[in-house]
Amino acid sequence: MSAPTPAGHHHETDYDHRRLRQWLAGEARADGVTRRRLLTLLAATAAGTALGSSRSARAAVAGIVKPLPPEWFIERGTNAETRWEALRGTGHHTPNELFFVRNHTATPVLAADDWRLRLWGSGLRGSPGEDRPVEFGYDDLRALPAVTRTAFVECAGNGRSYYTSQQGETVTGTAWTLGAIGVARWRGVRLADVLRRAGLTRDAVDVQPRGLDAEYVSGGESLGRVRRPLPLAKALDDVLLAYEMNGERLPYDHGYPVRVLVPSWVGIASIKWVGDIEVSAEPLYSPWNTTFYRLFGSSYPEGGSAPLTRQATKSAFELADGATFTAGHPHVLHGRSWSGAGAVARVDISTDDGTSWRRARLRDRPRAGTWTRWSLDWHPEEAGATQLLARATDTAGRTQPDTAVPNTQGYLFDAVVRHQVSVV
Ligand SMILES: Nc1nc2c(c(=O)[nH]1)N[C@H]1C(S)=C(S)[C@@H](COP(=O)(O)O)O[C@H]1N2
Ligand SMILES: [Mo]
Repeated sequence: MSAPTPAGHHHETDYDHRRLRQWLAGEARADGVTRRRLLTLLAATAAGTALGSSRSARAAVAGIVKPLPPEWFIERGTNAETRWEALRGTGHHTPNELFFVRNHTATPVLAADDWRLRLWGSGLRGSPGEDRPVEFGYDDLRALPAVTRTAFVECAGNGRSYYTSQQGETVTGTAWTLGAIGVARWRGVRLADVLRRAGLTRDAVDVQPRGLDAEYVSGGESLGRVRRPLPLAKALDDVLLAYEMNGERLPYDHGYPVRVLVPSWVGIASIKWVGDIEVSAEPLYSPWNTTFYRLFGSSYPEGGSAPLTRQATKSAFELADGATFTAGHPHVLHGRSWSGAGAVARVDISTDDGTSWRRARLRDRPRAGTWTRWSLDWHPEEAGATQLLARATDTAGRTQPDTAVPNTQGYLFDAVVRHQVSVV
């Protein structure tokens, strides 16, 4: 794969860490700058440094620390989408450097030494208030039994732009194509272990992790820091507090020092830079399970659907939009399919706009919570434009439809995507 080497910027960020620690310890003057503002500034500094030393990266997305070379990423506001053609040859797990970033505001560059996880709320024994939390430091978490799990993180809005380009619907939100997904090997501790140690009561029903990134301002109003409740049943099942990604320390943009990882669910559940978790005996609400991340529109109840949980079924080719193929030559098409409802064990491919279909050869043992890679031989005979289609079926029996039921915020696009290519 011809792509630039990610720039090394560790010493600069170490320096920023020292400054941050000094400031927090009162050794440096704050000059009227709030801690939150400082974290934002530090993130911006780190981004500037990293990009300055990267060969081919150009403009930065403000607030993303890692380099975003245009061969790998499409920049979308505060976010960066992975290009599918950059995943060709990368193996089952998405390299950290290529993993998409979805930030409501900006990556805060935090230090593990200063970091504490605070658990509080009416679902904990003795009902600790927010001012008297049960606390865990980074080393406390690392001392607990570690587990490793392969799982995707995918934005609920992944594929949103196809509501418009394929179905003519107007939807709000980031116009992702299919690159708002990545798969990693996450290592960390079970949230269940931490909750039990914190003293979970029998009446606890919801847990709400909250990020340490800046408050999210929408329409001039602050919605507070990014947070979304999870039902206790999911929290105790397979949720991790992850501190490693693909064998490396969690990168800043993906939640360093610790993020929540909620397998198979919409990406918003996997709170990055987690600082506290409210454990409640009452159901919890935040803008991220009421106003956002529910389905609204004529096919849904007046007040919207239930809060989104599992991801839809999707497929993508490891190809650029408009890729070209030579006629009269053999080609191998590669792609990946995934679902939040189970493993993908069958993928059908059409190379003629959906007229005829052939079954793809699976390249992974199908597993829930991650994608299945696949391939298909293709020998195009005639020159001209055509569309490649991939249709996945998961082990829950869901097959990608031709049309997705629209919702105003464009979540969970599950229809077969028509990938334009040309044969020359
Ligand atoms: N604290 C915090 N957590 C967050 C977000 C955020 O902006 N702040 N974005 C969420 C959304 S919408 C998605 S899709 C995933 C993206 O994870 P990634 O940036 O590691 O790919 O993180 C989620 N967790
Ligand atoms: Mo998202």
